[in-house]
Amino acid sequence: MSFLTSLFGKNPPEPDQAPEDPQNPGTPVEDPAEPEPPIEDPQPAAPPVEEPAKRSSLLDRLKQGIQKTRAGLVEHIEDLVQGKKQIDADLLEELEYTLISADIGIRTTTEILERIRQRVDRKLVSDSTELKSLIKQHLLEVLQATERPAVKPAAPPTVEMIVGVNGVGKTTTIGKLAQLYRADKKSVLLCAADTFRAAAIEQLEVWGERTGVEVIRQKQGADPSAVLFDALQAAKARSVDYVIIDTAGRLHNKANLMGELDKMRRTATRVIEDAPHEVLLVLDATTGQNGLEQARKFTETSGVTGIILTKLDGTAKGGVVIAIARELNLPIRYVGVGEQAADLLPFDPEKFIDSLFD
Ligand SMILES: Nc1nc2c(ncn2[C@@H]2O[C@H](COP(=O)(O)OP(=O)(O)OP(=O)(O)O)[C@@H](O)[C@H]2O)c(=O)[nH]1
Ligand SMILES: [Mg+2]
Repeated sequence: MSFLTSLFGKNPPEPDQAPEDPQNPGTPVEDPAEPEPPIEDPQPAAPPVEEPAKRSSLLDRLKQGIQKTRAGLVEHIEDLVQGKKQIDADLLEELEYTLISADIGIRTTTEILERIRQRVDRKLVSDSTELKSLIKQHLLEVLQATERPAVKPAAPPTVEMIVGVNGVGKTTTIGKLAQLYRADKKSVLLCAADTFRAAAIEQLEVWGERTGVEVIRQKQGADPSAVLFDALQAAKARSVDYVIIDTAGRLHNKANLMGELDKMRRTATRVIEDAPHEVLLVLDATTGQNGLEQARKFTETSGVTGIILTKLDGTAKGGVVIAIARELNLPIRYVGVGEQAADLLPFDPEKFIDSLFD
């Protein structure tokens, strides 16, 4: 996928206010088979405005974005092993502490330590360079084990639903995704199915304008499934390549709200048999291990097919990417490394681990 530089130097829209918990969306849920009046035929999306590449390369962006994690994890490991002649119990203990502090997760940390001990015993590893590459190799294997090819629809559009708790970066990520797809010369339609939070629709529309992509909307309080129905019909009629659906932030333990997501998925299937093709769960990397419990609930109930990890730029605990992939057995699809349109990177285990270690 080609990497487009930032279209505009502007900042992305501020979330207008602190996110609310949409526990009781006021409007009664209607059958989406009876959609609201048909929406007007949208204009074809404007071509993306390409500016001279001022921003750094994809790899540089990644390196910059995970700088804090690199400092917290890899530089720490380097400090630990530097000048050490032998790998002893003290060193292993400190190593364990470092791995756990970077939020890699107990399971993976234990495995790594076990692997090192065995190799030390069998004299297969003796110095710090080998130790570092052993850790690197293990982390890469964990990420590679969850890799899966992107889902291909029987016919366009590819329908992607974006879900997650409040404020994790769903809407911003949708703007960034639209930008990526447009840069790849794909046509995109956004669906404003967060009809709950005040100004959520307008926030998505700002991203629509910014990326030259149409937004299908109804009024605030409308049934999200009805907006979804409209969007998919429009997308199908126009053979759009991608439909990206914004959903309201919701708590994973609110059964009625999780039920709403289920209804949206069923609605999608009614319009396009194999849709939604992806249900992408957005997780905020700064919440570290705490995000895992919500993620588990979402994956159990909402058919999540992949993870987008946002705000990696703001944490030294980016090792959580390993714990998430491992515990949920789901591929990480993208990582967010900033607030700008170009700050979403397709996730590649090898590039990620290389950027962290080299
Ligand atoms: N630093 C950084 N900030 C991000 C990133 N992704 C999103 N944000 C910021 O996170 C905040 C919340 O983003 P939104 O996109 O509104 O989050 P949301 O999940 O749609 O929120 P609700 O719709 O209220 O549930 C905004 O200030 C974004 O700019 C990222 O990768 N890095
Ligand atoms: Mg939102």
